[in-house]
Parts: sequence; C-alpha cells; structure tokens
Amino acid sequence: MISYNGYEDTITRVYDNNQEHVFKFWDELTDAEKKSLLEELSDIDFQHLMSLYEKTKEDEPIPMDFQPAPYMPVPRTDEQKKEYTRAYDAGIDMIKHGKVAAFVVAGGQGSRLGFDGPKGAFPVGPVSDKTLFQIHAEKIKKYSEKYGVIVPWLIMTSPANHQDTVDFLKEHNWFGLHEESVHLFPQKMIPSLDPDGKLVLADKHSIFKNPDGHGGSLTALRQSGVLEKMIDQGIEIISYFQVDNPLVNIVDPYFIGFHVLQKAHISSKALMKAYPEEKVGVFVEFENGKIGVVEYSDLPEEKQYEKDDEGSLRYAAGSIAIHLFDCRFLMDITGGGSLSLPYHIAKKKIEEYTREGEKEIQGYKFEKFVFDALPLTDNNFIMETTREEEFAPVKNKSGIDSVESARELMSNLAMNWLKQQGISIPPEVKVIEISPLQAVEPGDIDNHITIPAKEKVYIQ
Ligand code: UD2
Repeated sequence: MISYNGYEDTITRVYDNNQEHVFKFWDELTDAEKKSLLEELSDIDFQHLMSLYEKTKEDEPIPMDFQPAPYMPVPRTDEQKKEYTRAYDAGIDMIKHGKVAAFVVAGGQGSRLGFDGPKGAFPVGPVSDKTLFQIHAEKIKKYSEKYGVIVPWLIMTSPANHQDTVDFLKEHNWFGLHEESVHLFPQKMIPSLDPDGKLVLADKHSIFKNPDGHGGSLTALRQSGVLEKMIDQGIEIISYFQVDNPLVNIVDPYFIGFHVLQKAHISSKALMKAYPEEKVGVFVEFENGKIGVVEYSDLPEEKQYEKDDEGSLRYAAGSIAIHLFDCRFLMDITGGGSLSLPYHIAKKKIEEYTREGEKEIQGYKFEKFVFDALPLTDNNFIMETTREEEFAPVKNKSGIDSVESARELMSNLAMNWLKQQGISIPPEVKVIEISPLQAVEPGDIDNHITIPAKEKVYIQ
C-alpha cells in the first residue's frame, strides 16, 4: 500500500474499494502530483459511485405508467387568444419590475460539432457568423433596453470550459452587457467508470470525470451563491435554456405571464414532435399524477409510435429544455445545499491514459437531467411553442439538428418577421439575418427599412 502523510483515510478508502490501480504511476509522480491525485480521490464518494455501478448491471427499471401531459396549446380560439392576452400583460409586468433572470446551461463541449472549445463560442449567425454566446447576450441586452431593466445573465459552465468561457466573454467585452450582471459558475464533475467498475485515469495523476449533467445546474446555482444573490436582487423567476438553441425566446412575456397566473413552480415549453424518432423527451403525466419528461431513449417503442383517435402521435409534446423556475421553489428543493436528482447511466467513449498513450474505451458516464425536477412539485405548467419560432438546436456538423439546419431556421424566421411587418423582400435575397440588437420580436423591426436586392442580407 502506498503512503502519504495526512491522506491515510483516503488511501485506505481507495484500497477498500479495489481502486488501487489509480496509483499505477505513483513512483513517477512529483510530490505536487501525488498530492493533487490524493486531493481528487478524497472528494470521491466511493459508496455512491459503487451503487451507481451496481445499477449498470440491473435490468432497466420498469417505468411508472403514464399518459400524455396536458398543455396550453398555441392560441387558436378566441377564448385562448384572450387567455394569451391576459398572460402577456402579467408577463410584461413581471419583466418590467426586473423579476426575471436568464440562465443558460453551457457546460457541454462542442465535440459533436468537431469544435474545440465551449459550445457557446461556436459561430452560427447565417450571415454575421455571430457565436451562440453573442446571440444570447445581444438578446438579453435588447430585452434590458426594451423593458428598462437589467436582466441578469447566469451561465453554468463546467470545470473543463469555465476559464475558456470567462476568457471568451471578457475578450468580447461581455458583448455589451454590464460585467456585474453576468454570473458564471461551474457545475460539478463525477468520475466515469470502466466496464468493470474501475476508475479511469485521465493522465498519470488525475481521474477521468464528466460533468454531472444539466440536472446539476440547480445545485450549482444554489451552491455558487448565485440563487441567493438573485433573490436578494428581487428576481423571482429564472428563465432556463440550452446554449445550443439560437432561436430561444429567452424573456417571453406570454410564457412568464402564464407561469405567474398559474402560480407554477416550474413551467416548460413543448413543441409537437416532427416525427416519432425525434430526439426530444416527451411530457407525460405519471400514474401518481405528477408531471415529468420521459427521455426519447427511454420511451417504449409502442408509445413512441402510438396514435390518438385523430391519427396524430399520442406522445407528441416534446421537451426542448426551456423552463421557468420559481426562485423560492428552487431554494426549497435545494434546501440541504444540494438536490438529489437521479443519475442516468450512459455507455459512452472514454479516453483512458495508458503507458502506451491514450486509449479509447467504452465506459459508464453518469448524468442528472434537469427535467427530473418537474415531478418535485404539483405546480407545473406546459405551454406549446412552434419549431419555426423557437427551436434550432445545433448538435451536429451537418444533417438533422445541425449548424446548417439552424442557420436555415434562423433565416426563415427573419423572413417571416419581415413579412409579418409588411416589409417586402426582393427575390434575390436567399439568406437573411436580423441582429437581436435590432429585434427580439417582429414588432421591434423598423418598418421603414428597405431590404437590398442581394443574396445575403444582415439587418443590424
Ligand atoms: C437534450 C434533451 C432532449 C431535448 C434536446 C433539445 C436531455 C437528457 N435531453 O438532448 O430531451 O430537449 O436537448 O435540444 O435533457 N449541458 C451542460 N452540462 C452537462 C450536460 C449538458 O451544461 O453536464 C448542456 C449543454 O451544454 C447543452 C444542453 O445541456 O446546452 C443539452 O445537452 P445535450 O446536447 O447533451 O442534450 P441532448 O441533445 O442529448
């Protein structure tokens, strides 16, 4: 057994849990490296990790029975339109009183995009090439100007991209936002395991870990002190979204208004799935009456394809990871300082450090999902939105949910907004982009603008 003064307990725990292979390179480590490895190991809850590993061997748990969850549809009838107007007024009131903060989860890397850096630094503007971060920041700036308030921007990073994200935003002068209104904090990491339940070395003196999933965001928000800071500033609602969706309507008066009128603790946006296999979770009502989301990979096949009496998909309301959280409710559920949402297990590639260099192995990663917070309250509200207006996920390099499709959706929406405002678009125009600083909704567009007759047009 190796020894090191002051870390006797940690070393014993490592051996007791049959993880002593992590000391494989011990004799080659400097004193600082030994200490850093032991520090890392002292933070690991082996008991918890081993219980997660045991779960990887069990059969998939049989999920509680469920049916589709009710939701507020896009307004079609006069009655619904009236409800929307009422919600709009209530929403505007909340926004103008400075009660809403924006919260983006940006812990993921751009690896699926073949991009080395925080995903938010990926350029997506169809004409401007603006990055995801710039688009979100400029929307927030515009809302702040439009409603005469400061909308704080909370950004959850991961330890792997935190410094790069801070540097990126600083380098771009916070995209015109006040530095004090932007709050960055990293999420937690959790060790991954190899197929035999062993820790994996990321290099000679550190353990391979993955971010604990976007479900870790609620604990991170609390533990960073940012949640309390927001409450002290008078914020009541946290508007949650994913960094990879440039179309998200971050401060939506209708959504916020419904959330308030319904006295919801969590509100969520849903869109109708385009096809049964689409990779979005679906909103359900469990047999115990609780609302939740069943991830696409967990939806039984017969339910995935099930049709209703009209021949439409029965489980059609998909979650696009847009939520509103009531701050007091978040304080309650993170009461002990953290929130224990379940971990989901994913078999994924892991880079293991070996004497011969990096070796790719299949291992287990554990992640929490934010939508597992929905069943923690009886006060849920779900509102339908449309793909054209609000969902352009940038997940892949090409094809479905790609940079190309997102650019096309952004351009289509800009064209629609211009048409809605009665502004004519010359036939030569193929791609168009509206800067968020100009408009976050069609009504913001200056009606007197003339669109030039060229292929790519940028309205700023
Ligand atoms: C997520 C949803 C899916 C659907 C889809 C819409 C889950 C499990 N799936 O699928 O139902 O709503 O999004 O686009 O929620 N992130 C972190 N830290 C982490 C992991 C992720 O900040 O540890 C962020 C990541 O930067 C991104 C977002 O969470 O903004 C979504 O992550 P993803 O792309 O891995 O989720 P995906 O596509 O599996």
